[in-house]
Amino acid sequence: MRLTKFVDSLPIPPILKPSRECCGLSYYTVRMNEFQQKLHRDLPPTTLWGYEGLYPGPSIVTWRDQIVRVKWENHLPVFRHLLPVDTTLHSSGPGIPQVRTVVHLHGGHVHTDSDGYPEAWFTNNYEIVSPLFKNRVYEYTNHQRASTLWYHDHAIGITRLNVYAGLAGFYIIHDKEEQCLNLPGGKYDIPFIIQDKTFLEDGTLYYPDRPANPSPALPRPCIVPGFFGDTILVNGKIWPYLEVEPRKYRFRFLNGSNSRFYNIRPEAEGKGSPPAWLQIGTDGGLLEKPVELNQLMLAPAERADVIINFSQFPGQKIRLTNIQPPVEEDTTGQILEFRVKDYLSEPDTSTVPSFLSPFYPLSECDADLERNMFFKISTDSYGRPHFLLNGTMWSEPVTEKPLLGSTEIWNIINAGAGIHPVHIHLIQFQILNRQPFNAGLYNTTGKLEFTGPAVLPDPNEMGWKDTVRAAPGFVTKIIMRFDHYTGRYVWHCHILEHEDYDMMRPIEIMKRPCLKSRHRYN
Ligand SMILES: [Cu+2]
Repeated sequence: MRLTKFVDSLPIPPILKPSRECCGLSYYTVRMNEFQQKLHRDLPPTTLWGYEGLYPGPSIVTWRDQIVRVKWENHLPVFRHLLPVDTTLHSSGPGIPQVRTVVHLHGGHVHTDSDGYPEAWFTNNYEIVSPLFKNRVYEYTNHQRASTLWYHDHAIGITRLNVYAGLAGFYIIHDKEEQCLNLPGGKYDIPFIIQDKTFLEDGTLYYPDRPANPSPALPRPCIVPGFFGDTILVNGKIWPYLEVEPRKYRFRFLNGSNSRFYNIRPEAEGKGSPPAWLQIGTDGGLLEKPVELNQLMLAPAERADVIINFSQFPGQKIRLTNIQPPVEEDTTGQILEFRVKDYLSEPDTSTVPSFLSPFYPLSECDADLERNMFFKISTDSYGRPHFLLNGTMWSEPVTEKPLLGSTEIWNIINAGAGIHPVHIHLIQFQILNRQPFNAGLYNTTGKLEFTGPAVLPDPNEMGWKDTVRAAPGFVTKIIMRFDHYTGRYVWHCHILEHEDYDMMRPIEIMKRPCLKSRHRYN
């Protein structure tokens, strides 16, 4: 359906107040529930799921090293999911409750029991908890750099549905280093969660219960290999506008979509040149230096902290547009409209220093272990595409067991046709390079033959990342260190329709053998 663009102002998710604060510890209770919310002036209210009655959820804003404890409560309908559940997927069959939730803090460096393991789900009022459920209260120690993280649902087999229904919100960490830079802050620091959805005329949220042109053999509901909505929302409003002053702003972009990638750029009204924009941060915090952007590519779950300076554009309109296929110029090609006022409410004293934060690259020589990780496209018994990591299903035993304190290189081999955004829990990594290889030869013989030199990551990827685009025909080489926590975590494709259908694997960080036992003499 066609909705008029830029008629609603951009909402900014409210900052959640802790229910208790004491001695550097903040305690929150966050309830998941079903509610109705107006997403556009001309659309009847939409039934959604969210945190604290809001889509997107309220932002949790905290400081480095401040301890945050959150009791995540499920008050969602007990028996009926808002969207079609495919019960043929892993861990979704008979006896498994349709409505189950578990919250993951994406980008958080957290204890295994607070990471939101997909099989640590719980239902309304904890009536049913999975065998791997551990605790009602999650602890986030925030021993990490200032960064734009997000919390979202991660329940096994239905993450795509729970996130699409609205279960996502920002989690922002500040620190002194960032504060000393005098970047645009306060009301000039605004997060954008960009998502695509489809609606029926009556405002109902639509999600397909089968792929287009389904074969009669398919189950119903049946997972789709990817989802692309026809409507773009920012912070829960369809094609909103934002009034800005002619000054610098910091925008924290998050692609919170299920499958859609965005290639974003600002466009000035008429034929004028758009404002300059600089990227200052990645998934894991500040870059070493600002990077001038022409356009900004964001895969699902990637974040970019960006400065846009409107000082030369008083009285003008600037559009944020998207050119990443599949796209229609007039709908999914449009994201948001800035309306620049012609006056300042106060002088702009913010700065964007040419040096932001030191970045110490990890070297290949630091690695204790190098692993080849590959994507495999298989077909399931219904004839559906089935994307696998290392040819293994989710339910198979753990094969990757990094040692605590070790540094690993992962070569992510993509011999398929599409880009997959790979996310690893617990750690932030660095991208070393991407190198083209002969995918045909690899698919037939398993032999890895490079066809060109390794290419360095883009300048705006030369920081800490937790999600990386693994392009087809390339080996994407990343390096990471496993510190502080042992136990079970996951890595997966962040296209949620892939993640939900086996493109996810456990990893287990192992303790090193005890020094005493290593040196024991008989
Ligand atoms: Cu994927």
